Amino acid sequence: MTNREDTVHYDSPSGGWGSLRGMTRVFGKEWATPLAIETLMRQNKPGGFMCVSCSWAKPADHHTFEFCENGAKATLWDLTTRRCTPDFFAGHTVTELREWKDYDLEQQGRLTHPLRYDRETDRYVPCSWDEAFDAIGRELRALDPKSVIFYASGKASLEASYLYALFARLYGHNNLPDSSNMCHETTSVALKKVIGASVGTCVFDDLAKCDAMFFFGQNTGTNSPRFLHPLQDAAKRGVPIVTFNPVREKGLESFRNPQSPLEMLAGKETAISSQYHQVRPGGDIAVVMGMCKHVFAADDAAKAEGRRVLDVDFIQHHTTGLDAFEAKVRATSWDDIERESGLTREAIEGAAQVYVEADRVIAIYGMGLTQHTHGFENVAMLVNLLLLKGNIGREGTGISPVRGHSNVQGQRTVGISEKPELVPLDKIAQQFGFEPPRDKGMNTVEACGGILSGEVKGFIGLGGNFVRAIPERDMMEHAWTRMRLTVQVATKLNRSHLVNGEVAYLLPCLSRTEEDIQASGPQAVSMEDTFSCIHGSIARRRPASEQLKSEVAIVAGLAQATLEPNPRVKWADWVGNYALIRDLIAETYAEEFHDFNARLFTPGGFYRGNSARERIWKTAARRAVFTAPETLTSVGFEDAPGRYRLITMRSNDQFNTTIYGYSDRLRGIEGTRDVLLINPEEMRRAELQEGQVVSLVGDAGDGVHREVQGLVVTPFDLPDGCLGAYYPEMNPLMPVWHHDQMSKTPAAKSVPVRIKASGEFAKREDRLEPPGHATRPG
Ligand SMILES: Nc1nc2c(c(=O)[nH]1)N[C@H]1C(S)=C(S)[C@@H](COP(=O)(O)OP(=O)(O)OC[C@H]3O[C@@H](n4cnc5c(=O)[nH]c(N)nc54)[C@H](O)[C@@H]3O)O[C@H]1N2
Ligand SMILES: Nc1nc2c(c(=O)[nH]1)N[C@H]1C(S)=C(S)[C@@H](COP(=O)(O)OP(=O)(O)OC[C@H]3O[C@@H](n4cnc5c(=O)[nH]c(N)nc54)[C@H](O)[C@@H]3O)O[C@H]1N2
Ligand SMILES: [Mo]
Repeated sequence: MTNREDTVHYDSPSGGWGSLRGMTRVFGKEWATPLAIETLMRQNKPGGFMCVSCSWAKPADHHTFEFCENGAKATLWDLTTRRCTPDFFAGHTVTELREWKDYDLEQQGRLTHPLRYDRETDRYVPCSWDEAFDAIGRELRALDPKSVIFYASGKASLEASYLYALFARLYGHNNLPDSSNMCHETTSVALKKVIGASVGTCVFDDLAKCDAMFFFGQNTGTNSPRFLHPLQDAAKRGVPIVTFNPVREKGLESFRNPQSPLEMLAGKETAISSQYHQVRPGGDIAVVMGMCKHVFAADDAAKAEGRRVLDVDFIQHHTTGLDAFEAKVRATSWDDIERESGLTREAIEGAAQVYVEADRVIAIYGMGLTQHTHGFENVAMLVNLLLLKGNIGREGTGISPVRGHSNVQGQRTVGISEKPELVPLDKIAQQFGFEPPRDKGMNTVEACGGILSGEVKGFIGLGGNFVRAIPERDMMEHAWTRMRLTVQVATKLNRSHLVNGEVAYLLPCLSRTEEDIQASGPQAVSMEDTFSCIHGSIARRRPASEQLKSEVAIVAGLAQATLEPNPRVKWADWVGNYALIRDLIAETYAEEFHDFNARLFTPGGFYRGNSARERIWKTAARRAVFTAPETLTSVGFEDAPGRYRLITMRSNDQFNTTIYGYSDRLRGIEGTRDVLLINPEEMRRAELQEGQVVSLVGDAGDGVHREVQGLVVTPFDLPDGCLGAYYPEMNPLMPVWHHDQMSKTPAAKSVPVRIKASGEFAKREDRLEPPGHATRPG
């Protein structure tokens, strides 16, 4: 085991003064302007706007400041006074900008004008909205709809998303991949199959009613910091929180509430996890297998005393497949479990005993389970564990994936899906009087395949940074420029805008923090949080530029310029009044969205319901399904000498491909992202020294050379045989075919790599100074 003193780490709790310093570091001392504070005060509250960062719950009884360090960073990032104007583009060719870092691109501030790529000068030049819509419409009409992709990053509102999906189907395809395809698609596919509902079964209040929590591969302190409050409450109630994660993430160890003056001044902090197990990446199937083994053993012992540990009644009436699963568990040896999990039998039994003793259990997970080649089995195993004691469909229990983007779950709910069977196409056909395409569309990985093969000729991105987020970046960037048409709707400049097709447009949009005025007045939009609650969002800030359009208006503008008129499809009316779009949503999805406009501002959101929570199982067997896994490891490749499992990680100073700065405070990594994290024992074995500069080389065995250079060896507390480095910088190392077998979610948490050492050492001066006042909010 690693001795912590030999590694880079952070000694203080998460939250605390550090989180306030984190803000000052990114935005300068002046970040707390009255306007910025006024905006932040309205964040995540009824009548205010919903955070543009993650999809954590917006509870009805909110705090004074219902935002966290990272939610505030995301908001202030949008409120920057910097502008990326046509002058900027006049001064830089696209080829030149391709050499810039992601951080420097977004630092140019908000995009202000619609832009057209001009091939002659290799520059973006301003154009009018009409000109852009007309040209794009003309191009789309000339292309085969099946050769065009409509991508969505999970931010756009329910209103914009519904129209976007409708546009795709009227145009003639289901090619609607979204960021969820790289994220919780594993969840959507696995939960649908085993419990018949594609999203988590918990609601916010369950957190206060459970008596044990199990955490797998989700980094709360960085990615959903407001979750730390209910976690802190649970820990204070004495609820055991058992965590499995290869990395000792600060937020899951301890927390000091930055909103509590007492805790801040007294330096008090709460320990979060009662047990912390540093599982090997990919070792979770084995962990849960071991836990289930212990549960069966405890049940055997209880039987002898005339009791049961299993919820026999629940299993009998609500599940199928127990026998095969139990046989598999009993036949699996502890030796195999210990080897694959990297944990001792004693440790796993200790965790399982908490499960045995608890009446109400919630299992929480994130990318640590979903981004593996056998991610499906990871999720199915966790469900198996819960089913053994009836921990789904009772208060204070459930399976709880923590979703990413602020409306990623909602986009799926209102029709952004490449899977036609998940969308009420008959209803849509009847509502709008057309025959929607019924064939399966392309998801993210398939879209990448289509771009590589040349089959895909057009790409529209409703937000996001596709080229940066996907696997196989080097090959993809090359193939990208062969497309005929690329259109990006965005708030800030990013890499995806700089690898453009033959005809390319960059369309700037409002952020959700900005006022959206249309014909009928100021408009609200809505989104769905991780607990399936729908919230209205209304913003008051003046837009960054008068030229900006809302995403709703841009989608409608593109659709109008592309499609034949249809008397039932009233783009202009809908843009004039978003309440009309909500009426359409309520008509298509009556069960979930009835009285949508009336319920829009329900405090805490309105719950759209979940069948599995009611113990109604919409699976093929009409029961919840126990799954006997075929494998004990989720990585999908063999161990070999010199081959490592690379975890691609998010820092505390980024939101996906948006890099706020170079301080991963909660892990003690400052001033650079070009690091290779490795434990001291592995360093010794590989004859590496701290500060040495190395490359990572792909080791996927498919003959393709993949390499990322210039990483500085940094000792870090990790299990043996694995490495850590940052996403998105590491994406060139990920083969496009390295994904979850069932859902095709790229397997970003175990990428097979080797280390190529150089004789060079990094100099301290190479570290970047904290950017400080770079992007002061106005
Ligand atoms: N500030 C901020 N907030 C965000 C984001 C952001 O980038 N920045 N991104 C948003 C988005 S889109 C998403 S999807 C979520 C992502 O939020 P998370 O689901 O937390 O995703 P990651 O940070 O990628 O990884 C989660 C954890 O998995 C652990 N892990 C890696 N491999 C394994 C494994 O094999 N087993 C186990 N048990 N654990 C493992 C890692 O150490 C890490 O702590 O956050 C959202 N919120
Ligand atoms: N190796 C590796 N790869 C990964 C992951 C990983 O853990 N490891 N995680 C995956 C996950 S979970 C996800 S979700 C994807 C993320 O993939 P994406 O969602 O495609 O990427 P983002 O970085 O969130 O997109 C950022 C850009 O969105 C634009 N933007 C911001 N706000 C708005 C807005 O309100 N409207 C519009 N139209 N545009 C806006 C800005 O221009 C900004 O540059 O990456 C995936 N890729
Ligand atoms: Mo995500």
